Amino acid sequence: MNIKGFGFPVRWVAIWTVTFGITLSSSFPARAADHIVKIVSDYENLRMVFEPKYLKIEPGDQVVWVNEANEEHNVMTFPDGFPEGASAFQSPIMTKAGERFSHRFEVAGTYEYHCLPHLPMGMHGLIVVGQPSEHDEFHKPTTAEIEAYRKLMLEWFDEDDTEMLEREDRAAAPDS
Ligand SMILES: [Cu+2]
Repeated sequence: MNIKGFGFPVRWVAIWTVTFGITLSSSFPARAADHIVKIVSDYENLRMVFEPKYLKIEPGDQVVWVNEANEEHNVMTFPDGFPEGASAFQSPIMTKAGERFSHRFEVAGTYEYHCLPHLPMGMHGLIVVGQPSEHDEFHKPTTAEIEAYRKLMLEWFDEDDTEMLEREDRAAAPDS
């Protein structure tokens, strides 16, 4: 019997089994799903929005944010905007259409997130993983976390002041 011909398929199945096995065990529960949130720059209506703004998912699911335009956006939690036992998350500033950021949610509860460049425009989103948090189940930020957060805000708005004011002027200017 010539088993030479089986060499490749057998090896391939072995690799497939190992890869698939790892995928299953690392994404418990096995039904874990990906959810897309579009980062929309709606210039026509002068809105910057996450779509959908509210998302209900299950523990273990992953959310992928996709920047839809060549516009500066990010995704970040405030220090007290996520459940006890979960971690804060923050994307880099995205600038190009097609850029994406993903986060897997393991801890159940309510997560509020925001776009730093568009805080003044109320660019926020909400994700509930499993059951919403009770009031006292939210993370209590440490002094260090609050300091780091303030620093981030100041850095962004200081360096971006001029550009932001110009944007507001543009937004306020009547155009027909
Ligand atoms: Cu934004």
